[in-house]
Formats: sequence, structure tokens, C-alpha cells
Amino acid sequence: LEMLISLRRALDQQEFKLFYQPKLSLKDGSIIGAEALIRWESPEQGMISPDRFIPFAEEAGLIVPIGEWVLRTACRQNKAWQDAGLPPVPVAVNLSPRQMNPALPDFVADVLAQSGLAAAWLELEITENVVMKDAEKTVAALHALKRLGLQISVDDFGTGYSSLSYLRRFPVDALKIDKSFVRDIARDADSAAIVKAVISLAHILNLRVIAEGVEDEEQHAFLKENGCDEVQGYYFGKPMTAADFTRRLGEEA
Ligand code: G
Ligand code: G
Ligand code: MN
Ligand code: NA
Repeated sequence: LEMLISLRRALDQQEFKLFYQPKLSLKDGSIIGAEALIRWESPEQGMISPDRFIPFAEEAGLIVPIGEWVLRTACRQNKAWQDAGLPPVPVAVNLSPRQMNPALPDFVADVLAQSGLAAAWLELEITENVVMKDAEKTVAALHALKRLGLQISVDDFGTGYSSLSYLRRFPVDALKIDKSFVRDIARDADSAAIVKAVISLAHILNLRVIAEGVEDEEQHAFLKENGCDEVQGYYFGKPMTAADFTRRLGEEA
């Protein structure tokens, strides 16, 4: 309950911040996207990781208003970057299963309209388990979201339960290889094989594929060699404040 009260207050008092982590093209190393990641700066406890409060927020239903704040903030920020003349990139927002409700497409459309951001510059990251939870309803919602013109990617790919037949039916644009496989590329033959297989699978299905959690040159080289399209990870940039991301994007121009 205490957590609940603090989360409510955090929302009212604007204690949440969005950090942004760059996604890079493996072809030329340019920044081709940003993932928005929420942070909570609590006056009592300092910086609290989303791993510690998102599960609570989901349980309590607060993830819906928090998720709305995230979406609004990320869209406004991306529009501000574009208005400042920075190279345009899509901004990606993580969605919890609870946010995948029938009202979501209309809400997203409103946020896009209010922020003035074109739908093509918004990407939604959903986990496999979001998709599998209520497959029929979710497919309908995903189609409605796609009709708006935004991008959808499957986050943490390889850790969930999606079957190949579902993957074919879902209107998604990209797969994000989970960082647990990327971490072990160099020392575990199974992880290396899984990463190669996911890259092939994505390309067979006409999807882009992005590897997350890339932390060193060895992993980078492996991914490039095996035809991965995009990378994200500490090796290229940690999640950073909007001001730092603005500078980073400015160096690209
Ligand atoms: O950024 P970090 O590695 O600390 O994130 C930890 C977890 O929190 C990740 O699984 C990430 O997807 C999740 N997360 C970060 N920001 C958001 C958000 O805005 N909404 C939701 N639902 N999850 C988020
Ligand atoms: O679940 P999701 O993929 O959205 O979570 C992304 C999380 O991964 C964020 O919390 C982010 O801070 C974290 N992250 C990003 N890059 C790296 C990395 O190179 N290594 C590790 N260990 N975590 C990373
Ligand atoms: Mn993500
Ligand atoms: Na992930």
C-alpha cells in the first residue's frame, strides 16, 4: 500500500523521468532510433529502477496512467527533436500487457494528434507474452495500431512463448533479440546458434531484427557478420537523459 501511495504521488508530482537509449544501424553505425525507458527519482529513495516499481504498478492498475504519461512524454520529446532540426528517428515505448486494451488504439491516436508527431516516428515494444495473453483481442488491437501507421516490435524475443504461426499472423515490424542471448554469444554455442536462427527467422518473415544488450566489440562483430540489422546496448550508449540524447543526436547531423 505504501508503494501504491508513493507511485500515485510520483505521478502527480512528476517524479518520473524518461531516459533514452540509442539504437544504431549495423550498416553504418548511425543512430536510427531511441528507446524511452522510465526512471523514478524518489525524494526519499533516490533513483528507483523500473524493475522495482513496474510490477507493482501493473498489479495495482497504475501502469495505465503511468504508461499514458510515458507515451505522451516520448511523443512530445520526439516532436521537439524534429522541430529542432535534429535527424528524425522513431522513438520506442515499452507497453505492459495491461495497456493492451481495446481503448489503446484510440488513445495512441489522440496522443499523436496532440503532440503533432507523425505515427511513423513512434514504435511500440511489446513482449511475446503480451501478444500471447489474449491472442484474438490482441491481434485486433495490433491491427488497429498498425492502421495508425506506427511500428511495432517484439521485445525480449526468445524468452517468451510465441509460436511461429502466431508470429506470422501478428502485424509486427521487428524482433528484438533478448539480451540474455547476446550476452552469451561468445562463450555459449547455443546462444550463438539461437541468435543466428532469430536473425534468419526475422528476415524470412520480412522483419527487421535488432540485438539488445550489446556490451562489447566481440558481440558487435558477431552480429554484424551474421546480418543483424540494428544494435542497442551499453557499448554504443547507455540510457541517458533527454538533454544528453539531444547532444548525441546533434553529433549525427
Ligand atoms: O531501463 P531498465 O533496464 O532499467 O528497464 C527495466 C525494465 O523496465 C525493462 O524490462 C524495461 O522494458 C521496463 N521498462 C522501462 N521503461 C518502461 C516503461 O515506460 N513502461 C513499461 N511497461 N516498462 C518499462
Ligand atoms: O525489457 P527491455 O528490453 O525493454 O529492457 C531494456 C533494459 O535493458 C533497460 O533496462 C536497459 O537499461 C537495459 N540495457 C540496455 N542496454 C544494456 C546492456 O548493454 N546491458 C545490459 N545488461 N542491460 C542493458
Ligand atoms: Mn524494450
Ligand atoms: Na529486453
